[in-house]
This record gives sequence, C-alpha cells and structure tokens, in this order.
Amino acid sequence: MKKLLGVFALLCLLASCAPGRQPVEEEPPALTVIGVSQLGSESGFRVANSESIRSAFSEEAGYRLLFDDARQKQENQIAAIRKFIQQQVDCIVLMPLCVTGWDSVLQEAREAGIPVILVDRTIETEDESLYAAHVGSDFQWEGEQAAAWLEDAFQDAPGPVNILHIQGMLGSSAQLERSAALEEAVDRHESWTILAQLDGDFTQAKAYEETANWLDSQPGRPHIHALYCENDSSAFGAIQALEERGYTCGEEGVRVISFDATRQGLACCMEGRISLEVECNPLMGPLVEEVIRTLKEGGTPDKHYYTRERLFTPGTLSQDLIDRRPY
Ligand code: GZL
Ligand code: ZN
Repeated sequence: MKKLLGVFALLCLLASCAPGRQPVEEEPPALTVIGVSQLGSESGFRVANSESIRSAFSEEAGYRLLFDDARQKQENQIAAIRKFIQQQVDCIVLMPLCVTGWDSVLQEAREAGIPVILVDRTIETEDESLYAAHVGSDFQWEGEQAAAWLEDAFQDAPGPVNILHIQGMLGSSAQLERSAALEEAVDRHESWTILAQLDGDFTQAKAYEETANWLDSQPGRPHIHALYCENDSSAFGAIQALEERGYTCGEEGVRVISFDATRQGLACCMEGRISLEVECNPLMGPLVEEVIRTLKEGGTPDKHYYTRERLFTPGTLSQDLIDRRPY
C-alpha cells in the first residue's frame, strides 16, 4: 500500500512540473508613474488639494505616485521636475508656485517626452505647448464675483469706502487675478480707496503680522469698511489682528471677503465675521486623473479644465452644510 502511495505522490509531483502546466503568475499591469510637484502646505486649501491628488492616484487605480513638497520654493519645484525626468516618470503634475520661470525646465520635460499637467495655479508662457493641460480655478471669475458683491454691499454708501487688501503669495496666478479684480473695481468707483495692500502670502501668520504692524503704524485709527483677503488662512490672521485692536468684523463693522470656503472659513462666515466666501475648490484629483487617462489612451485633452465654484454668505449656511463639506 505504502509503495502505491509513494508512486501516486511522485506522479502528482511530475504532473505539476509538466511544461505548460505551471500555474502562470498573472503579471500585474505595470503601474503608471506620476511625479507630483506640490508647492507647499501653507493653507487648508493646499492640504485638501494634496489629499485629493494622493487619493486619485492610488496603487489600486494603477498608479505609483512620487510626491514632492517644495515648501514654497520654486527652485525646489524645478529640482523635483528634473528628478522626475531622470526617473523617467510617465507624467508630471505641477502646482506652480508662481507664474514665471518655468519655460526651460518644461522644455526639458518635453524633450524627455514627458507630458506636464498644471494643477490649481497657472503659468505665464509664450509656448502653451509646454503643458498638456491645466486643471484649476478661474481666479479672475472668483475676483469678479467678490468685486460685484462689494459693489452691491456698498452701492448706497454715503461716503468713502476704505478697503484693506491682504494679498496672496505675490506673483502667483491666484494673487495676480484676485488682486486685479479688486483694483479694477476700485478704478470704477472714485469713492473707493485701497488703504493698503499687504502681503499676506496666503498664510495666517504672515497676514496677522502684516495687518498688526500696519494698524500699529497708522497715526490714528483707520476707518476700514471692507477687508479683502485672498484666502481663508490669511483672513483668519487679519481678522485676529483687527479684533485685537477693537474692530468688529461683520454686518455692523468691517465687511470681510475671503476665498477658498474651507470648513473653517464657512464657520466664520456662518457666525457673520466673514461676509462673503468665494469657493476655490481644491478637489482636482479626479479631474487630473481623467486627463491623464485621456493621454494614456492616446487622446488629446482640453487645454483648460475649471472646477465649479460657489459663493457663500451668512444666510446661506447651516452647520449641516458645513459638516458635509469634504474640506
Ligand atoms: C488657489 C490656490 C491658493 C488658495 C490658497 O487655487 O492656489 O493657494 O486660494 C492657497 O489657500 O494657498
Ligand atoms: Zn465710514
């Protein structure tokens, strides 16, 4: 009996080794390698933007993500792009810190045959073929919405309208276009005055410091009718500096305008301290992934994809709406 079992076991072993019968390991499809150069982590918007990209380019979705945080320095972004080129990634995703200084490194990517997708902010270049597509927000539209709200809020103002302007990171497309919209509105109203344009750099700390220093350096107590902040983080800083010096922000005091509409910004708006929130949607991951899929399939994506954005005022908000917001 034993002998019989031994022969049977031997036959099974031989059968499993017979050519053409190996259990062929299915080779998993090669992952698409994406090199992401994110400009930093300066604001609630940016954190949500990074999270949206990371979750869209998961390994389950067939991607390997190389993610670099440039910590607000363009030279770090340029170095990251050069590293991605050496690593021969399949595609580069770039959230450009500022509008200028990209042509040469994007030419290197093009020579290496690597498509570049711009996300969030845009760049200024003579040669739009340097990037395959841009997925982001229309900052001019955002600024024009804010300016139109200001015109409505102050249309019957008897006297001057004094505006304190907290700008975003100087030289970024978001700052340039949001600032231009306010400046054009001020030009349309001779009673409107921009008391000062302070560099809030899209951060709470810088905006607080700049606003506090400016207020403390004024001979008297400036009469401020409106505070135009180019993102929520800087709005929180500027509001704190004003409130510490006895200003009230809201319907009866300084009318604050902010951009991004993060949960924290909407909460501030629901309690009335921010009078208008202009949404700037960071959740671009799925749209970017769609563009890259189009490229992989040999298609030609559109040049620009804009995220849909809304306006919020205190009366349009509820805790339930804020709780349901993804960022
Ligand atoms: C706009 C984005 C801006 C946000 C800020 O899309 O570039 O940068 O409005 C962020 O919060 O710092
Ligand atoms: Zn007044």
